[in-house]
Amino acid sequence: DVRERTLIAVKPDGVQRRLVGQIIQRFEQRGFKLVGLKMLQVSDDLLSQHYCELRTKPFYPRLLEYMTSGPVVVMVWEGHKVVQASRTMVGHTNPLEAQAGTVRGDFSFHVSRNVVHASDSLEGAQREIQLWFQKKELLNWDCFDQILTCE
Ligand code: DAT
Ligand code: MG
Repeated sequence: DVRERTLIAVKPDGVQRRLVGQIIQRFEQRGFKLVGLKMLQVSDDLLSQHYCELRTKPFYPRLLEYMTSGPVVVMVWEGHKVVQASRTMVGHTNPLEAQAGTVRGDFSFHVSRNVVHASDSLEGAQREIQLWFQKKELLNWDCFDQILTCE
């Protein structure tokens, strides 16, 4: 499905460290299509919905504190198998286990400062995109690059 979409967010540490451009570059370079992008200061309410599955975890309060400590840049990327591909590009949740060449493997060393978020499944991506973006904020634009239109 070339219309598959996923949600990628540069977390506050990534914004602070000026990594936004390099992260966007990796997705563009791979051939995925950017269909939504914005910067925002996240509310506790949005985050508690985003991370609802983690609310019983001991690290959850610190996770909320970190994620609201500054602006995030959130994006929707589109393309064939983009959910799976972007998880691979982002790397293991714990940067110490993330391969070199992944965003986390190249730019971070601690699980509580792992630079970027990527949806972990098709269903998760759909849920998160709806949570973070209004329909009108996502653009369907024509792409004339062949690699993006092959199944
Ligand atoms: P991912 O972000 O790879 O999808 P996740 O959904 O399991 O990982 O967790 C969401 C975020 O919560 C993760 O990016 C960083 C934080 N986190 C996860 N496990 C943690 C831990 N053991 N200690 C501190 N923070 C953790
Ligand atoms: Mg996750």
